[in-house]
Amino acid sequence: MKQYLDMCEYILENGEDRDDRTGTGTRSVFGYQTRYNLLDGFPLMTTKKLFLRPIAEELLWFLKGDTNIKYLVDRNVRIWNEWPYENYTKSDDYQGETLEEFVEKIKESDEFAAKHGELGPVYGKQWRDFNGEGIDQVQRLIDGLKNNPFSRRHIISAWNPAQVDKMALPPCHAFLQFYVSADKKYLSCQLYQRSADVFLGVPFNIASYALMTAMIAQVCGYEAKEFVHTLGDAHIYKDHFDVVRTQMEREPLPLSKLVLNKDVTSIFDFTIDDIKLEDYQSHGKLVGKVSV
Ligand code: THF
Repeated sequence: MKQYLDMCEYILENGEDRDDRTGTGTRSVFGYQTRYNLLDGFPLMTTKKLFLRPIAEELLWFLKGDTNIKYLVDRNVRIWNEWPYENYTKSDDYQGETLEEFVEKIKESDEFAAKHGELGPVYGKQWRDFNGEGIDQVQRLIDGLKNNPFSRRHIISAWNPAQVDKMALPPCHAFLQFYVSADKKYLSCQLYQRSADVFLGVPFNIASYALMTAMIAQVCGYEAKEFVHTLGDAHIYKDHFDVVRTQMEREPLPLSKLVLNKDVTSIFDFTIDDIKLEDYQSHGKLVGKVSV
Protein backbone atom coordinates (compact mmCIF):
# COMPACT_ATOMS: atom_id res chain seq x y z
CA MET A 1 0.00 0.00 0.00
CA LYS A 2 2.26 2.63 -1.39
CA GLN A 3 -0.54 5.25 -1.15
CA TYR A 4 -0.33 5.04 2.62
CA LEU A 5 3.45 5.43 2.74
CA ASP A 6 3.20 8.37 0.30
CA MET A 7 0.73 10.01 2.65
CA CYS A 8 3.10 9.55 5.61
CA GLU A 9 5.89 11.17 3.62
CA TYR A 10 3.62 14.00 2.51
CA ILE A 11 2.57 14.78 6.08
CA LEU A 12 6.12 14.67 7.46
CA GLU A 13 7.33 16.99 4.69
CA ASN A 14 4.40 19.39 4.34
CA GLY A 15 2.52 19.25 7.64
CA GLU A 16 2.40 21.96 10.25
CA ASP A 17 3.43 21.25 13.82
CA ARG A 18 0.51 21.73 16.13
CA ASP A 19 -0.48 21.24 19.74
CA ASP A 20 -3.48 18.99 20.22
CA ARG A 21 -6.06 17.98 22.82
CA THR A 22 -3.98 15.05 24.05
CA GLY A 23 -0.90 17.19 24.74
CA THR A 24 1.38 14.93 22.66
CA GLY A 25 1.73 17.27 19.67
CA THR A 26 1.30 16.35 16.02
CA ARG A 27 2.39 17.21 12.50
CA SER A 28 -0.73 17.62 10.45
CA VAL A 29 -2.20 18.44 7.05
CA PHE A 30 -5.82 19.33 6.35
CA GLY A 31 -7.49 17.30 3.62
CA TYR A 32 -5.92 14.21 2.06
CA GLN A 33 -7.46 11.41 0.04
CA THR A 34 -6.31 7.86 -0.67
CA ARG A 35 -8.05 5.17 -2.75
CA TYR A 36 -7.74 1.40 -2.28
CA ASN A 37 -8.85 -0.93 -5.07
CA LEU A 38 -10.39 -3.86 -3.21
CA LEU A 39 -10.27 -6.00 -6.37
CA ASP A 40 -6.45 -5.97 -6.04
CA GLY A 41 -6.61 -7.60 -2.59
CA PHE A 42 -7.49 -6.78 0.98
CA PRO A 43 -5.88 -3.53 2.23
CA LEU A 44 -4.44 -4.78 5.52
CA MET A 45 -1.12 -2.98 5.96
CA THR A 46 1.88 -5.09 4.92
CA THR A 47 4.66 -2.74 6.06
CA LYS A 48 3.91 -3.60 9.69
CA LYS A 49 2.28 -6.64 11.22
CA LEU A 50 -1.40 -6.26 12.07
CA PHE A 51 -4.13 -8.68 13.07
CA LEU A 52 -7.54 -8.63 11.43
CA ARG A 53 -9.25 -10.13 14.49
CA PRO A 54 -9.43 -7.01 16.71
CA ILE A 55 -10.50 -4.94 13.71
CA ALA A 56 -13.26 -7.43 12.81
CA GLU A 57 -14.41 -7.73 16.43
CA GLU A 58 -14.67 -3.94 16.67
CA LEU A 59 -16.75 -3.83 13.48
CA LEU A 60 -19.08 -6.60 14.74
CA TRP A 61 -19.42 -4.63 17.98
CA PHE A 62 -20.43 -1.49 16.04
CA LEU A 63 -22.92 -3.52 13.98
CA LYS A 64 -24.54 -4.90 17.13
CA GLY A 65 -25.16 -1.35 18.27
CA ASP A 66 -23.08 -1.98 21.38
CA THR A 67 -21.24 0.90 23.09
CA ASN A 68 -19.83 -0.83 26.17
CA ILE A 69 -16.21 -2.04 26.05
CA LYS A 70 -17.17 -5.30 27.81
CA TYR A 71 -17.85 -7.06 24.49
CA LEU A 72 -14.35 -6.14 23.31
CA VAL A 73 -12.66 -6.83 26.65
CA ASP A 74 -14.26 -10.30 26.81
CA ARG A 75 -12.64 -10.99 23.43
CA ASN A 76 -9.28 -9.56 24.50
CA VAL A 77 -9.56 -6.55 22.21
CA ARG A 78 -7.83 -3.70 23.99
CA ILE A 79 -8.15 -0.77 21.63
CA TRP A 80 -10.97 1.11 23.42
CA ASN A 81 -9.85 0.57 27.03
CA GLU A 82 -8.00 3.83 27.61
CA TRP A 83 -11.05 6.07 27.31
CA PRO A 84 -13.33 4.49 29.96
CA TYR A 85 -10.27 4.03 32.19
CA GLU A 86 -9.50 7.74 31.95
CA ASN A 87 -13.08 8.52 33.05
CA TYR A 88 -12.90 5.91 35.81
CA THR A 89 -9.78 7.48 37.32
CA LYS A 90 -11.82 10.68 37.73
CA SER A 91 -14.82 8.93 39.36
CA ASP A 92 -15.59 8.45 43.07
CA ASP A 93 -15.25 4.66 42.71
CA TYR A 94 -11.59 4.87 41.66
CA GLN A 95 -9.29 3.09 44.14
CA GLY A 96 -5.97 3.52 42.38
CA GLU A 97 -6.38 0.55 40.02
CA THR A 98 -4.03 0.28 37.05
CA LEU A 99 -5.45 -0.01 33.52
CA GLU A 100 -4.89 -3.79 33.67
CA GLU A 101 -6.76 -4.09 36.98
CA PHE A 102 -9.59 -1.96 35.59
CA VAL A 103 -9.87 -4.21 32.53
CA GLU A 104 -9.90 -7.30 34.78
CA LYS A 105 -12.85 -5.84 36.73
CA ILE A 106 -14.74 -5.17 33.48
CA LYS A 107 -14.19 -8.80 32.55
CA GLU A 108 -15.27 -10.19 35.92
CA SER A 109 -18.26 -8.04 36.79
CA ASP A 110 -21.25 -7.21 34.60
CA GLU A 111 -22.28 -4.60 37.13
CA PHE A 112 -18.88 -2.89 37.09
CA ALA A 113 -18.83 -3.02 33.29
CA ALA A 114 -22.32 -1.51 33.05
CA LYS A 115 -21.23 1.34 35.29
CA HIS A 116 -17.71 2.02 34.03
CA GLY A 117 -17.36 0.40 30.60
CA GLU A 118 -19.83 2.59 28.77
CA LEU A 119 -18.55 4.98 26.08
CA GLY A 120 -21.83 6.86 25.63
CA PRO A 121 -23.78 7.02 22.35
CA VAL A 122 -20.76 6.33 20.08
CA TYR A 123 -20.63 4.58 16.70
CA GLY A 124 -22.80 1.52 17.38
CA LYS A 125 -25.58 3.58 18.94
CA GLN A 126 -25.73 6.12 16.12
CA TRP A 127 -25.53 3.43 13.42
CA ARG A 128 -28.39 1.33 14.79
CA ASP A 129 -30.48 3.78 16.81
CA PHE A 130 -29.64 7.30 15.72
CA ASN A 131 -30.18 9.86 18.47
CA GLY A 132 -32.03 7.17 20.45
CA GLU A 133 -34.95 7.55 18.02
CA GLY A 134 -34.97 4.03 16.58
CA ILE A 135 -33.47 4.99 13.23
CA ASP A 136 -31.47 1.96 12.06
CA GLN A 137 -29.09 3.48 9.53
CA VAL A 138 -27.48 0.12 8.70
CA GLN A 139 -30.79 -1.55 7.86
CA ARG A 140 -31.87 1.47 5.81
CA LEU A 141 -28.55 1.40 3.96
CA ILE A 142 -28.94 -2.29 3.07
CA ASP A 143 -32.53 -1.78 1.92
CA GLY A 144 -31.51 1.21 -0.17
CA LEU A 145 -28.57 -0.56 -1.79
CA LYS A 146 -30.80 -3.48 -2.76
CA ASN A 147 -33.89 -1.56 -3.87
CA ASN A 148 -32.56 1.74 -5.18
CA PRO A 149 -28.92 1.14 -6.12
CA PHE A 150 -28.31 4.46 -7.90
CA SER A 151 -29.49 6.57 -5.01
CA ARG A 152 -27.07 9.30 -3.88
CA ARG A 153 -28.26 8.93 -0.32
CA HIS A 154 -26.56 5.68 0.72
CA ILE A 155 -25.25 7.27 3.89
CA ILE A 156 -24.41 6.40 7.47
CA SER A 157 -23.56 9.24 9.83
CA ALA A 158 -21.98 8.60 13.19
CA TRP A 159 -21.76 12.34 13.74
CA ASN A 160 -24.74 13.47 15.77
CA PRO A 161 -24.44 17.08 16.97
CA ALA A 162 -27.26 16.50 19.46
CA GLN A 163 -25.32 13.78 21.33
CA VAL A 164 -21.68 14.47 20.65
CA ASP A 165 -21.22 15.89 24.16
CA LYS A 166 -22.34 12.59 25.72
CA MET A 167 -19.72 10.49 23.90
CA ALA A 168 -16.43 9.45 25.52
CA LEU A 169 -14.84 10.42 22.20
CA PRO A 170 -16.66 12.09 19.30
CA PRO A 171 -16.55 9.87 16.18
CA CYS A 172 -13.39 10.19 14.08
CA HIS A 173 -14.70 8.15 11.16
CA ALA A 174 -17.83 10.17 10.97
CA PHE A 175 -19.59 9.91 7.63
CA LEU A 176 -19.91 7.05 5.13
CA GLN A 177 -21.33 6.92 1.63
CA PHE A 178 -21.80 3.91 -0.66
CA TYR A 179 -22.01 3.82 -4.46
CA VAL A 180 -23.18 1.09 -6.85
CA SER A 181 -21.58 0.88 -10.33
CA ALA A 182 -23.71 1.48 -13.44
CA ASP A 183 -23.68 -2.24 -14.30
CA LYS A 184 -24.90 -3.04 -10.75
CA LYS A 185 -21.95 -5.36 -10.21
CA TYR A 186 -19.77 -3.37 -7.85
CA LEU A 187 -20.07 -1.58 -4.54
CA SER A 188 -17.71 1.20 -3.43
CA CYS A 189 -17.47 3.07 -0.16
CA GLN A 190 -16.13 6.46 0.81
CA LEU A 191 -15.39 7.47 4.38
CA TYR A 192 -14.95 11.02 5.63
CA GLN A 193 -12.69 10.89 8.67
CA ARG A 194 -12.49 14.20 10.53
CA SER A 195 -9.41 13.28 12.54
CA ALA A 196 -6.87 10.65 11.60
CA ASP A 197 -4.06 9.23 13.75
CA VAL A 198 -2.13 8.13 10.69
CA PHE A 199 0.24 5.64 12.32
CA LEU A 200 -2.09 3.83 14.77
CA GLY A 201 -5.68 4.42 13.79
CA VAL A 202 -5.64 4.75 10.00
CA PRO A 203 -4.40 1.20 9.22
CA PHE A 204 -7.24 -0.07 11.45
CA ASN A 205 -9.79 2.24 9.82
CA ILE A 206 -8.84 1.24 6.26
CA ALA A 207 -9.12 -2.47 7.05
CA SER A 208 -12.32 -1.98 9.02
CA TYR A 209 -14.20 -0.15 6.25
CA ALA A 210 -12.79 -2.41 3.54
CA LEU A 211 -14.18 -5.33 5.56
CA MET A 212 -17.52 -3.61 6.06
CA THR A 213 -17.73 -2.87 2.32
CA ALA A 214 -17.09 -6.55 1.54
CA MET A 215 -19.73 -7.70 4.05
CA ILE A 216 -22.34 -5.26 2.75
CA ALA A 217 -21.50 -6.13 -0.86
CA GLN A 218 -22.04 -9.82 -0.13
CA VAL A 219 -25.44 -9.42 1.53
CA CYS A 220 -26.64 -7.05 -1.23
CA GLY A 221 -25.36 -9.18 -4.13
CA TYR A 222 -22.49 -6.93 -5.26
CA GLU A 223 -18.72 -7.23 -5.36
CA ALA A 224 -16.61 -4.83 -3.28
CA LYS A 225 -14.70 -2.52 -5.59
CA GLU A 226 -13.10 0.55 -4.07
CA PHE A 227 -12.56 2.16 -0.70
CA VAL A 228 -12.02 5.92 -0.87
CA HIS A 229 -10.57 7.36 2.33
CA THR A 230 -10.96 11.11 2.75
CA LEU A 231 -9.20 12.63 5.74
CA GLY A 232 -9.75 15.97 7.49
CA ASP A 233 -7.01 16.59 10.05
CA ALA A 234 -4.48 13.92 9.00
CA HIS A 235 -1.77 13.85 11.63
CA ILE A 236 1.24 11.95 12.83
CA TYR A 237 1.87 12.18 16.56
CA LYS A 238 5.37 13.41 17.44
CA ASP A 239 6.14 10.23 19.38
CA HIS A 240 5.41 8.22 16.19
CA PHE A 241 7.85 10.05 13.87
CA ASP A 242 10.70 7.56 14.25
CA VAL A 243 8.56 4.48 13.88
CA VAL A 244 6.82 5.98 10.81
CA ARG A 245 10.20 6.66 9.20
CA THR A 246 11.15 3.02 9.82
CA GLN A 247 7.90 1.94 8.20
CA MET A 248 8.53 4.20 5.18
CA GLU A 249 11.79 2.36 4.48
CA ARG A 250 9.93 -0.94 4.08
CA GLU A 251 8.80 -2.30 0.73
CA PRO A 252 5.06 -3.07 0.49
CA LEU A 253 4.31 -6.80 0.01
CA PRO A 254 1.54 -8.46 -2.04
CA LEU A 255 -1.90 -7.95 -0.48
CA SER A 256 -3.80 -10.62 1.41
CA LYS A 257 -7.20 -11.99 0.45
CA LEU A 258 -10.40 -11.65 2.48
CA VAL A 259 -12.64 -14.72 2.55
CA LEU A 260 -16.15 -14.34 3.95
CA ASN A 261 -18.51 -17.22 4.63
CA LYS A 262 -20.75 -17.10 1.55
CA ASP A 263 -23.72 -18.56 3.45
CA VAL A 264 -24.25 -15.37 5.45
CA THR A 265 -27.08 -13.33 3.90
CA SER A 266 -27.80 -10.71 6.58
CA ILE A 267 -25.27 -8.10 7.67
CA PHE A 268 -26.29 -8.75 11.30
CA ASP A 269 -25.56 -12.51 11.12
CA PHE A 270 -21.80 -12.36 10.61
CA THR A 271 -19.68 -13.80 13.42
CA ILE A 272 -15.93 -13.70 13.81
CA ASP A 273 -15.69 -17.24 12.38
CA ASP A 274 -17.25 -16.06 9.10
CA ILE A 275 -14.32 -13.68 8.49
CA LYS A 276 -10.96 -15.12 7.34
CA LEU A 277 -7.81 -13.66 5.89
CA GLU A 278 -5.63 -15.69 3.53
CA ASP A 279 -2.05 -15.24 2.36
CA TYR A 280 -1.23 -12.33 4.67
CA GLN A 281 2.44 -11.42 4.40
CA SER A 282 3.91 -8.55 6.38
CA HIS A 283 7.02 -6.99 7.79
CA GLY A 284 7.51 -7.14 11.57
CA LYS A 285 5.34 -5.32 14.09
CA LEU A 286 5.89 -1.66 14.92
CA VAL A 287 4.84 -0.24 18.25
CA GLY A 288 3.54 3.24 19.06
CA LYS A 289 1.80 4.77 22.08
CA VAL A 290 -1.86 5.75 21.82
CA SER A 291 -2.58 9.33 22.86
CA VAL A 292 -5.77 9.67 24.91
N1 THF B 1 -7.33 7.90 19.52
C1 THF B 1 -6.07 7.97 19.01
N2 THF B 1 -5.17 8.79 19.55
N3 THF B 1 -5.73 7.22 17.93
C2 THF B 1 -6.62 6.37 17.35
O1 THF B 1 -6.27 5.69 16.37
C3 THF B 1 -7.94 6.28 17.86
N4 THF B 1 -8.92 5.47 17.28
C4 THF B 1 -9.94 4.91 18.14
C5 THF B 1 -10.31 5.93 19.11
N5 THF B 1 -9.47 6.89 19.49
C6 THF B 1 -8.25 7.04 18.95
C7 THF B 1 -9.41 3.66 18.79
N6 THF B 1 -8.71 2.83 17.86
C8 THF B 1 -4.98 1.10 18.44
C9 THF B 1 -5.68 0.93 17.25
C10 THF B 1 -6.90 1.54 17.06
C11 THF B 1 -7.46 2.31 18.06
C12 THF B 1 -6.78 2.50 19.25
C13 THF B 1 -5.55 1.90 19.45
C14 THF B 1 -3.67 0.41 18.71
O2 THF B 1 -3.06 0.62 19.74
N7 THF B 1 -3.18 -0.46 17.82
C15 THF B 1 -1.94 -1.19 18.00
C16 THF B 1 -2.14 -2.52 18.69
C17 THF B 1 -3.54 -2.98 18.71
C18 THF B 1 -3.81 -4.29 19.47
O3 THF B 1 -3.86 -4.30 20.71
O4 THF B 1 -4.04 -5.32 18.78
C19 THF B 1 -1.27 -1.38 16.66
O5 THF B 1 -0.09 -1.75 16.66
O6 THF B 1 -1.90 -1.16 15.62
C20 THF B 1 -9.19 5.53 15.85
O7 THF B 1 -10.23 4.85 15.38
